[in-house]
Amino acid sequence: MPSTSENPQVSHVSVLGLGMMGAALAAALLRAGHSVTVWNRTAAKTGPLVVQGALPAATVADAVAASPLVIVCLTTNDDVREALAPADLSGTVLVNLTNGTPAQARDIAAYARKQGARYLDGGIMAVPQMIASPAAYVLYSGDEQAYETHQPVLAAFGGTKWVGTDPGRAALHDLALLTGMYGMLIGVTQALALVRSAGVTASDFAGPLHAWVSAMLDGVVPGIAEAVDSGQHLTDVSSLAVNQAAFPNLMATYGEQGVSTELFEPFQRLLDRSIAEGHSADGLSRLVELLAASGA
Ligand code: FVH
Repeated sequence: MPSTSENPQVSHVSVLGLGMMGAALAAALLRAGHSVTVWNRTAAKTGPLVVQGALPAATVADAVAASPLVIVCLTTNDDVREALAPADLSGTVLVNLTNGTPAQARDIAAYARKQGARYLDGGIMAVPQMIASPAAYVLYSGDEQAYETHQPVLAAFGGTKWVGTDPGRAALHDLALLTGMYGMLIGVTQALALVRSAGVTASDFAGPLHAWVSAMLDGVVPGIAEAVDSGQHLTDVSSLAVNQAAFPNLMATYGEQGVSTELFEPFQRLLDRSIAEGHSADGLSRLVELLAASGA
């Protein structure tokens, strides 16, 4: 842990942005015993953190000047660029935990380097209430030396996972994990809408739904990953032909029950395309190839 001359165990850290997530990050740093300077566009939000021991900064420039390690967590990366514009970043390690794209992360990394700062981009895999719990972790990429130096301080948020020196890599992993989450939520919301249309309460169906989705994730994800990496898509589990034949039953039932089909129409189209392109005997892993080829 980088130390101060007064106390070898304490690091000076500034946190820019005290929304739900930034406030949780600042509170975790305070609980870990660090000296924390806080700034927020709406200054009133510094109050609860100051009560917990944080030092308020009147401007971003003051907050950046107060600490060698600066953590920023705003709504978007455009907000980050705008907020940082008046600050002198030279000599700073900037850790950006704002959600954004890999390209945005690379742009901000280049800007920070030009200003004489070291840059780490991060993807927070937690909601604010999970920060500092064993379930929370943050993905980091960018300046490896900065990561090695400050990892003990960043560990105040939960686990730390290094994913590489490309500053955009953490955002890519973050967005891929969020993709899995949103895909799961698409299924959960559609399933609940369907049972609700037949008078079954969401609470009554939540147990079986959770058990089924969990079992499928446990069984399916490793198998798909192995097939994708080996390029061997032939299956003895569930062929694309079988899935394509069954999928219209889902669509028809949504229609009969008055539930929108809008979330599932694209998947039906992808299954149809997989058959049209001759992949009937392959498993669902083939769809990864079809999607990747479409985006190329
Ligand atoms: N909350 C969550 O569960 C997720 C978990 C994973 C990571 N995300 C990302 O974290 C970023 C911040 O999210 P948040 O939940 O803290 O968001 P808010 O509570 O809405 O706070 C937003 C803060 O950003 C400040 N802000 C917005 N625009 C500007 C600007 N142009 N200049 C300066 N500050 C700005 C805002 O300030 P104010 O409105 O209080 O004045 C808040 O401090 C986000 O990327 C999530 O995707 C959270």
